[in-house]
Amino acid sequence: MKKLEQTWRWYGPDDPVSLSDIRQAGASGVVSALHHIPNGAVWTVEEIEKRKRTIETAGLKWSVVESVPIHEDIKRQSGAFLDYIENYKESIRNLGKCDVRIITYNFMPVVDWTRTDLDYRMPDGSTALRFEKAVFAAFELYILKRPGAENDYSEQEQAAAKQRMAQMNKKEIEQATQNIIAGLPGGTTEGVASLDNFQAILDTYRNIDARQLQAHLIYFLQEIIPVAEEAKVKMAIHPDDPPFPLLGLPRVVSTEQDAQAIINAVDSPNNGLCFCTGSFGVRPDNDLPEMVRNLGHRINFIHLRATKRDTLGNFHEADHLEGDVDMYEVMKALIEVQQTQEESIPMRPDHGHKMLDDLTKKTNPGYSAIGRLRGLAELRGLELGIRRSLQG
Ligand code: DNO
Repeated sequence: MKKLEQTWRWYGPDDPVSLSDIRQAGASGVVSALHHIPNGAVWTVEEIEKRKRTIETAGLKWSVVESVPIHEDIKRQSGAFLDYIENYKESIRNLGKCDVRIITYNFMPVVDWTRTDLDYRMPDGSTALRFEKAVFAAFELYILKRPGAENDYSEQEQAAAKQRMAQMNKKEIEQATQNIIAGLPGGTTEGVASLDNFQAILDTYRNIDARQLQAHLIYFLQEIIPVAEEAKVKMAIHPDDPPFPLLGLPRVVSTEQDAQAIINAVDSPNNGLCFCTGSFGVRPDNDLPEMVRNLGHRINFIHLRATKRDTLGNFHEADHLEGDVDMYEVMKALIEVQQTQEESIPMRPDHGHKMLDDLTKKTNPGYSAIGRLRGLAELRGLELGIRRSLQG
């Protein structure tokens, strides 16, 4: 039975987790990006080759790019968006020339993945990433003071936000603000310096609703997928994280229906998904095993992690086999999808708790070594167990 390919995200030479650590964790593939290249610029063959050599010298393979970011002009169809699309095509061609064949990207306006708390204490002493609705609402209503924000929250939610705001000290307010506007490491958020600036960027989406944004995404796909086909590169769109609207911005990759619309718009194996269980899993109406069965033929890359939600709209990142994601059923469905595919689908353990020695080290939020090591080990065991039992 064919196996999934086990990969691990590496932010590049500045990542406190080394390539040697990654090998020892048992991954064979690396997920990496050229974070030093400005958003919108072409990734040259030279720069790609350089990163590739570094990875290969460590005995690993550069399996997936995460991410080649999409310039805001492309999402808005403003300014120089046609030039940025041409640049994107060139980056795809160059990656293909260097034999790097999967590109992850997202189409979330302004902010990439968003959390309010990067150090949420778990009962076992480890820490997790968390999205606390009242804190996010407090940010929008009382810190950013976004015009119209009150329309997005019920009276009860506004009261909870007010109460939460009163509880937070200056440092906590600053921290939550930074977490939201500056962008998390590895994300595609263009960090902004001030709240005024942030509001000005949000305003550029004032006339773009979800339908419009989806049309911009489809236009982009119509342009780039033929190039990806020719370059033999597979695209993998990452879902919205979290999978519901934030900051009055439109969202178009939150549900199975959204994903179907994307893959149907340009029907090609090169137009696929990054199936992120932690992102999709925040919504109770997303039936993940069912989604794998229905979308499986277009799953080009997999992120595995489990989120745990509550009734107030908060969620945190649970251990990989716990939380609301039925990892057994998801894994089983993925293994079945894998059997229909020629090549191994890469998967990586997504995020992990900060735990053990990492608690005292400087780490990238969600991307410390030991928590992900635990995640990969658990997922690898689960996969082996399911594969063997399906075989037997
Ligand atoms: C966070 C990541 C995202 C992801 C991008 C893909 O941990 O899953 O930053 O890389 O959204 O473009």
